[in-house]
Amino acid sequence: MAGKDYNHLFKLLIIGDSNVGKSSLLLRFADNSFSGSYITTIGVDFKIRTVDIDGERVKLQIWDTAGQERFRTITSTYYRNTHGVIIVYDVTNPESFVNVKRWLNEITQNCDNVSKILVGNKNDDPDRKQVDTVDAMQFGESVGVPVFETSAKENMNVEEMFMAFTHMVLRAKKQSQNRAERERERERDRVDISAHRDRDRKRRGKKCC
Ligand SMILES: Nc1nc2c(ncn2[C@@H]2O[C@H](COP(=O)(O)OP(=O)(O)OP(=O)(O)O)[C@@H](O)[C@H]2O)c(=O)[nH]1
Ligand SMILES: [Mg+2]
Repeated sequence: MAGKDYNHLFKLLIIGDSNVGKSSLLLRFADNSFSGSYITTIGVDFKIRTVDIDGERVKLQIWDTAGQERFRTITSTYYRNTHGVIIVYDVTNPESFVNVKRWLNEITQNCDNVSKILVGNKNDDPDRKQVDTVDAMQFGESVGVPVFETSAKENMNVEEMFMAFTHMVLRAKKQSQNRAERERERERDRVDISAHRDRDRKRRGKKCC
């Protein structure tokens, strides 16, 4: 069997209202293509792309979920073992931006610790834009989630968004590994100190009796 061809494997999930361009973002990032016709996603779908980050191979397994309400119960099971969630809204559709709060709640209900990014897609026609960049940024700051504006259609900021998010997920993994290592070191120190104390006590005990 062939060896592992990557250093890290991350599962990412794309969520958000129907028709905001989740599948189009994934198609653009994974296959560099775009289709103007709308085929709603049924259930879930996924694509793989491997990228290089600081000399390390990072394999991304990206799950694209259906935004339509009737698939909600199916998609909630796909949060399991997810490292990062991409929440997409449509900058030409304010309702999809308002609904971001609901999507964030759904993440909280399904994941303990996961990286998040907010993406305002269809940012390619200033005349149709209805969600202000400043409002989106302020909201992102208030919930501690970075915001990117993209256009899957015009291939604007899509690569940058996915790469920035992969960096975030990788950083989160390394931070949690470091925390675990520090915790193990502290535990070893505790064991060492108590063993030392026990030896001392025994030695002192022998002298007394
Ligand atoms: N102008 C513009 N249209 C886009 C963009 N991205 C997607 N679209 C169009 O928006 C429609 C919906 O795109 P999808 O990617 O299928 O949307 P979705 O979020 O996957 O929808 P569901 O699968 O139903 O949840 C399609 O007609 C796309 O061509 C974009 O960046 N700009
Ligand atoms: Mg879709």
